[in-house]
Amino acid sequence: MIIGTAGHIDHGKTSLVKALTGIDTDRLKEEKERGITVDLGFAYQPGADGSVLGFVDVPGHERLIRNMLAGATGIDHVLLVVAADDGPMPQTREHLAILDLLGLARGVVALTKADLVSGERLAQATAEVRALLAPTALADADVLPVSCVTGQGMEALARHLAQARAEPDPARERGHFRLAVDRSFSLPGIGTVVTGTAASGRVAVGDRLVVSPGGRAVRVRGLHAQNRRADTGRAGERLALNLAGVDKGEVARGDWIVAEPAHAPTQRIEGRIRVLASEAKPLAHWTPLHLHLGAADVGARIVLLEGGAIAPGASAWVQLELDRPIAALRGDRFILRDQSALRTVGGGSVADAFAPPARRHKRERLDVLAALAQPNPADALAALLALAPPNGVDFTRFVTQCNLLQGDAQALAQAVPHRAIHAGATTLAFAPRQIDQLGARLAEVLAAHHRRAPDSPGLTVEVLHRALATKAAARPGAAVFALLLGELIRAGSLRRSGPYLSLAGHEASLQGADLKLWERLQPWLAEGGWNHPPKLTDMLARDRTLHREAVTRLLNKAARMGKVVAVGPEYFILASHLCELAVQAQALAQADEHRRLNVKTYRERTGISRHLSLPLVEFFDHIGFTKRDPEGRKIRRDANEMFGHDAQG
Ligand SMILES: Nc1nc2c(ncn2[C@@H]2O[C@H](COP(=O)(O)OP(=O)(O)OP(=O)(O)O)[C@@H](O)[C@H]2O)c(=O)[nH]1
Ligand SMILES: [Mg+2]
Repeated sequence: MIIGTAGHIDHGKTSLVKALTGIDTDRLKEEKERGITVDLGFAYQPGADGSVLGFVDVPGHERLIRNMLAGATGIDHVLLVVAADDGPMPQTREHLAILDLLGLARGVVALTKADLVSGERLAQATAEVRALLAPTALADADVLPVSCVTGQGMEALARHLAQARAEPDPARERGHFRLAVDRSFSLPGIGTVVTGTAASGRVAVGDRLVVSPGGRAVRVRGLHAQNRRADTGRAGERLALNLAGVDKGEVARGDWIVAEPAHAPTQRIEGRIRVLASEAKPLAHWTPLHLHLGAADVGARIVLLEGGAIAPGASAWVQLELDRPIAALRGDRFILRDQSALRTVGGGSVADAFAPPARRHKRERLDVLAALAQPNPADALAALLALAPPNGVDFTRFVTQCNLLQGDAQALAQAVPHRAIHAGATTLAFAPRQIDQLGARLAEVLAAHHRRAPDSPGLTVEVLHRALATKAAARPGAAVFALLLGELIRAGSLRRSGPYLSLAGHEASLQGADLKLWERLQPWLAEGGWNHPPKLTDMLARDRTLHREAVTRLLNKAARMGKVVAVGPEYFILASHLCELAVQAQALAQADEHRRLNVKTYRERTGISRHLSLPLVEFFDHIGFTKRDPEGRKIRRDANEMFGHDAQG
């Protein structure tokens, strides 16, 4: 367990840690000279039961809050130090506000320098402290008078801390390993060492980890847990990791050392923040701030997602646009300070670590954040799915930001009903009802179309996509729509032929006069075989009663149904014949020493006419079957794959 001090400058934090542990954590020359703490100090106290209590001592100086914050994020138990003579002072309030924003609810107040004051003053100071704690999560904390000079109260304080140590928090050990680095140095003969408190998971000697957000791969050569050599470390412990693969200059306070799956840098986070009641003015949109998360500190702009400026004491959903990427996951607490780093403005916790570019005042976004803010991942996922976002829920991202181990992610997928659609390395999750509704809606659109135009082969993806909704926001994006169509096709409710989608039962059929004309033309199209398709002009010459316009219109309709393919203005080639022409072209190219299709060879070997060969190869180029280059034509896609599906007379 890690105990962290807090409190105003000179109130006796370092003295108290020394009295408790025997260790003077002020080791820097500057600290000795000035008599103040400048940077974080660390001390360890072995207990009777073999466990080790860790102490993080922070500076109280108002200009050193940045260092205090780097230490405060990893602690479990607060040791708030208030000098009995002074009572609460500005950094007593600021530190307390920070601890409260970080969600720390366990702690004790040491009323130091009790030897300097009367009993009356002691009672008064106790009352002042009680009043200060009342509105915070530490409202019920014990207030114990102590003195480092006389030893008064020290035993009671030590007892309190010993009891606190008996309350471990196993929940944090779940999840991938994450450690917020607060120091990085190099030891002769050992190499780079980083220290910090493990926020989640476990680590063992030999583990391969990542420095986040930078992304460098490292290996754990050795480790200390709570100041003792160990083979493993776990959440809640202060660890020193000896890392191979990185120089001390390449990893610094603010970095995280994480297991690979938890490495997901982000530059845009969303969450609910509370503005401190002590602020003089409401917090306005686009205010520049400093964000402190883990041991990191980064410039940020605030984007208000609801309402106007946030009044002192009030809470609201916001997006934070960061100056550079950081490592942050859902549930991480953060503190916001003003641009010149003089005041703590507020803070909150991350609801979405991977927020989309902000659009202000979007009701949908607030619903998503409210869902994500549910602490239990299963509840959060179910709530997200219930919102039926048109593009689904990015399950992969969700698992990352909830920091779920693979087994836990699988259990989650089992526990929450959804349909998974795979898009490359990403899995999108949809509520089953949502996909059913989409399928029903598309079936409706197609059924209406088939009724209206029984000779049409169906609707193209684009037309179908457009038909879905009048509001673009209410329908999936083009890429996701294509995946959803694939799902519906696999499920058998829709069918694809060429570029057209139709209802599974639908057969496009020509009607009336169209059918008559087709029955006249079809034998002519077929009679010469695949290598002798007739020219339009030749067909018209065979029957002077045929009108060029009517025949062209019918053949174009047949082309839309996939029966023929228009190749230049003079040729309508049966789909099966075209497939054979393409197969022959591919075979010739494969046999060619340059692997190219040569038009002259193509003509000679297949017997097709000069008149056909040119528009045909141009058609092949146009649709991307071939590509022309100085050596001839290269085959870019498989002939059967490209033309085979449409093979129907
Ligand atoms: N009389 C008396 N003096 C104390 C007591 N505790 C600390 N002091 C004195 O108060 C001064 C400040 O003590 P520190 O422990 O350095 O205070 P701090 O809170 O660590 O100060 P910063 O780290 O700079 O914020 C020192 O001169 C201590 O000797 C106490 O219980 N009684
Ligand atoms: Mg100190």
